[in-house]
Amino acid sequence: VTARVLTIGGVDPGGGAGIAADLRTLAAFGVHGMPVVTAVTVQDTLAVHSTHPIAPDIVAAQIDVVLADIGADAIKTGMLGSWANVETVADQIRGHGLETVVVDPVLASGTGQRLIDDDGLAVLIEQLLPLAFVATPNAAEATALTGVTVADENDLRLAADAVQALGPRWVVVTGGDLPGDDVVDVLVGDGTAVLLRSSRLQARDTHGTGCTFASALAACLALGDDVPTAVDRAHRYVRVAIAYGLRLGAGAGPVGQPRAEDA
Ligand code: PXL
Repeated sequence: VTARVLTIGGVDPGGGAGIAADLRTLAAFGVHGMPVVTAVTVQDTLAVHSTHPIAPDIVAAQIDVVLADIGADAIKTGMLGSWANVETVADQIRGHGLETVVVDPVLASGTGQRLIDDDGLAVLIEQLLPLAFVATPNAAEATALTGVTVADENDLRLAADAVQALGPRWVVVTGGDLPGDDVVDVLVGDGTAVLLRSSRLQARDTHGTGCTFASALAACLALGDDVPTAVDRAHRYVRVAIAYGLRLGAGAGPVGQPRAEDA
């Protein structure tokens, strides 16, 4: 049987981030991706020019019909576009009793534009994070969620613990945006903390790294991996995707998703 992942997020018409990156990543793992669209962005490799949320009832209806007909082995959430969509997605997760839920708490684009407002951030914290099986904030997102500032590896651990206190079963804080010769991610959950470390690649074309990481993780969970195994595979997968970055556009081009067996 084919593993299935429902990915709930926004569209980047340049194909770098959001649902396009998710679908390429899921396909690379041999997983069937099902895109539920929450927002359309007007975006190129340089900037997000505007964002346009889809109405909450249409988001809910997409989830309802696909789950009723096809079902899903895992769910991933990314950019949700409005506080009402965050609330709708939380309601849907609860209503359908979904458990293998990867929440990527997308707050801003790599180019710095905010992708959710303060009301959306509040609903994300109050309603969506407590439903997460795994949450995947980067360092800046972990800081926005918890107030814990992150400058080094030790802070990554503190921030991960603080996010976990908001309700997710597992939290991985990705440290790719921190300075240093190594990239370090920290996974906490199950009473343990694991550091994932790899040498930093110097790269320009890194658009979609966060979406690719969370999607690779969701794919591995849908395929039956436990969380530490899935996070380790996702960490290594993103590194190869960065190495395969596509030199496109005047800004940061998309990462290139390799076949999972080549990563
Ligand atoms: O990188 C987070 C992200 C998620 N989803 C969409 C995006 C971005 C960043 O640009 O455009 C649709």
